[in-house]
Amino acid sequence: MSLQLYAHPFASYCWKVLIALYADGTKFEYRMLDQEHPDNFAELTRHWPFALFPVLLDDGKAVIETTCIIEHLQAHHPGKNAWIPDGDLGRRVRFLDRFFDQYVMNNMSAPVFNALRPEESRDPYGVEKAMDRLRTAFDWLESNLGDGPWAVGEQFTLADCAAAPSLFYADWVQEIGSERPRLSAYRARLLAHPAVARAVDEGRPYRSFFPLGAPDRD
Ligand SMILES: N[C@@H](CCC(=O)N[C@@H](CS)C(=O)NCC(=O)O)C(=O)O
Repeated sequence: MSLQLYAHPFASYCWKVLIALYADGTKFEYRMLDQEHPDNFAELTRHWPFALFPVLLDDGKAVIETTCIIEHLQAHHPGKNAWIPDGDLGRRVRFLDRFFDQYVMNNMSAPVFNALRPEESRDPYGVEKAMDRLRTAFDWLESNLGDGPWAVGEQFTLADCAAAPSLFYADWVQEIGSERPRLSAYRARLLAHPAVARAVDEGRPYRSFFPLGAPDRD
C-alpha cells in the first residue's frame, strides 16, 4: 500500500482529509505544495488539471474531492472511525458534510479570496452576499445541531472532518459569537480533538499569510 497526499498545512480542505488520516493513524507520504516543491505542483496538475487540492494517490491512482477521498479511505484503508455510518445516520452525515462544505467553507472563502485579488477585480457585492449566507449557516446550525458531542451525536464522522476547518476559519471572518452558544461549544470541542489540534498546529507557522489578518487566538 502506498498513499501520498498532495496538500498544504494551512489549506482548509486539506485539513478535512488530514483530520481523517490522523484520527485513524493511517500512514501516508505528505507531498507538500509550496514554493520549495514546484515538482509537487506539476504532479498535482498532471493528476487534476483544476489544480485544486488535496489530491490523494493510492498506488498511483488519483482520488479527488475531499468527501470522495474520505469515502475511499473508509473503503480501502479503514481505521477505527466509521466515517459514514450506515442508514439514516449516514445520510445525515452526508447532508452535514455537504452543508459544511457548501454553506460554511465556500462562503467563508469568498472574503478571503476577494482580499487576494487585485483591487480593481474585487467584488464587494459578492462578499456581502457570502457573509450574509455564512451568518444564515451559523443560525441554521445553532438551531439544528444536536446536543453533541459531534455533528450527529456520539460518533466522530465525515461531517466533523468537514466542520472543523470550515468553522475554524469561518469564525475568523465572522465571529460565531456568544449569541450562538451551541455552535461555539461545538467549534471548541472540535479544536480540542487530537486530530484537529494537530492540523491546527501544523498550520500555525503560516498564519501570517491569512489575507484578512489572523486573530490572536485559537
Ligand atoms: N471541492 C474541493 C475543494 C478543494 C479546494 O477548493 N481546495 C483549495 C485549498 S483549501 C484550493 O485548491 N485552492 C486553490 C485555488 O482555489 O486555486 C474538495 O472538496 O476537494
